[in-house]
Amino acid sequence: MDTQNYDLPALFGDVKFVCMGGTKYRMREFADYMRGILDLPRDTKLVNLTKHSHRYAMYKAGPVLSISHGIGIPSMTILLQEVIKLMYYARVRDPIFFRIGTSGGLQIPPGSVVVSSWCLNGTLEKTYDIPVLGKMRHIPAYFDKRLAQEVSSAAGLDGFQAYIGGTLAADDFYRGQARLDGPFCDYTEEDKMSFLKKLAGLGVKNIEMEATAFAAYTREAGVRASDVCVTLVNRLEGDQVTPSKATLLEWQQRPMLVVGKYIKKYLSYQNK
Ligand code: R2B
Ligand code: URA
Repeated sequence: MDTQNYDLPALFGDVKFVCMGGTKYRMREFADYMRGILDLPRDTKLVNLTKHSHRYAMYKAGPVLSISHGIGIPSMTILLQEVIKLMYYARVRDPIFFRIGTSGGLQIPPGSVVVSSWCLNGTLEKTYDIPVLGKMRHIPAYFDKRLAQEVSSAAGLDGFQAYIGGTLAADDFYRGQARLDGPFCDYTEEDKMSFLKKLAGLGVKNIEMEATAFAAYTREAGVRASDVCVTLVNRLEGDQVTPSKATLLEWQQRPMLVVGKYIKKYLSYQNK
């Protein structure tokens, strides 16, 4: 998309919420779910607005843009920066960004939802670190506290707990997340447990792979944002994600439920 061939304010000017998540399938489901709860027509097929890119998928459901970002910080930040530009060219004022995802939990029951308040990188600093022009930048990785509170209080009575806490963003699924079920196991079970317990003691509630950069870049852009992830495993009890496919699919809907409720509530206050 560009500003020459596309009327971006006409196409995207009514967007208020940008929701991102790992997979194309999940973000299509989220767009359809939002059409349902916002009472928008559901008879037309949801169109992938970026289908020619073959990398990400983007769907629009009224004021909600639902976009997949792939796995890990580099994949997510390419998309995030392009959407920040898109919102600027579409003249959207004060959009709210969400990431809905999955994670490994620390000391909370699998299936819980974590709304991130702050993030740690792999060396336990509260920054997203990126080399720019040969020098390391350390960008603060905090989320908007009030938004995190409001989003977590939108959850409730749905059969799972929502927590607010710290999130470790790892650059790897295996060693980077202190697993011992990958191909490289060069530390002991005790090393692993002492690291995971240290994280839990610091207030880290979950481990995923994008939070620091998502917090840092939205904050730098002056955009309110929230990272809402379901936990698939309690990492103090194991490394492997063992629940059935059906359970995992049901759990993955939980962040959608929480964010959906927040959005519905936000819009209902706005229309009063
Ligand atoms: C959670 O799950 C993915 C890795 O499986 C990654 O995108 C993340 O943050
Ligand atoms: N995603 C992660 O990054 N880690 C987990 O343990 C589960 C999902």
